[in-house]
Amino acid sequence: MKTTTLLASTALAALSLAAPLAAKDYSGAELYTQAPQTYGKFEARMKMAAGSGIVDSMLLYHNDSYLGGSEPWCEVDIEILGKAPNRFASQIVTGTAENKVTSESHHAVSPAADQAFHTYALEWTPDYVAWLLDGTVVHKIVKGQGDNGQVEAVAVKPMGLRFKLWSHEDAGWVGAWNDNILPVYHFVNWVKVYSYTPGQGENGGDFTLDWTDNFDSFDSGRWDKGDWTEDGNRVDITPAAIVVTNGMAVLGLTKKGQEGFSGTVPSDDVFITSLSRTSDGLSITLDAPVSTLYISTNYRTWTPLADSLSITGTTATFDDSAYPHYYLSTTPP
Ligand SMILES: [Ca+2]
Repeated sequence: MKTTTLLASTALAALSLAAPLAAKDYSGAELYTQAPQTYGKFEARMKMAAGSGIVDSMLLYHNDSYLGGSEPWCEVDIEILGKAPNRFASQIVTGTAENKVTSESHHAVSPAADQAFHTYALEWTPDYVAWLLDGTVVHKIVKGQGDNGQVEAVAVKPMGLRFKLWSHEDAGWVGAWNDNILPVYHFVNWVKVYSYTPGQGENGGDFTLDWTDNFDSFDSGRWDKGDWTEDGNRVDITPAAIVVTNGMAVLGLTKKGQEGFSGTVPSDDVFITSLSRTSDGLSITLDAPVSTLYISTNYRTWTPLADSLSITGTTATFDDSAYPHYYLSTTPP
């Protein structure tokens, strides 16, 4: 979120009573957890929305950041700026509402974020914040290593997990607006949230899974749907813009009055269509591009393949000589 000014301060509330806000022409969506936490890992399998003028994001956010004054701003972002869906922006935002400190940088997403499902994750610890794409760390900001004090500053408040689809009025940041691209949708297949448990996680890792939501139904004990309006945002954030259907949470950005989703959710299944043995190892053909494959020797713990795998489009070669037996998956269970 580049600018989030909620109409909740006394002064603005009075102003809005004196001159009621005209409803905006568009509806957008914000899905957020009710219970903030301090540190952890936040993982989601998503096909994002894109298009010039659109911002689609997964973020951690301190709920009172917008209040300003002495209230700290705490936020960690994964943002698809719709004019460039072949990359995502990573960012920590600290400071206050009136005086934000930012750290935007950009990372390739292939296939583009609106063309395929990817697994996005944030790791938040006292020592670093990391951004992961399909199981690989693509960016890490480490405390005391040129982080501008942000790793410490962002941890002064617990944060909740949010997904937000909206449109910013700053064309220089997100691209020019043209509502011919509507409707657009952001699909979330599943979310996993872990607590930070240094050295106590699975295989000695630092995170322990607390919960998974597969969106087989809407869990109103866990999630809330945003219902507000903001300066600089072309849409009203509207509960009706979020639908849970066919195993996915669907966030929509639509013209006003066209909220909801009645289409067919995209498939998140990528199938291996053929295998053959070559001198380089196993040659694999897929029915859609993926950015990695996952391997397991026990069907419970899955690890992204890195050095032993090369993928070009829908063809992959896996040097499996180190594995007597194994399972492969495009999307681990
Ligand atoms: Ca699901």
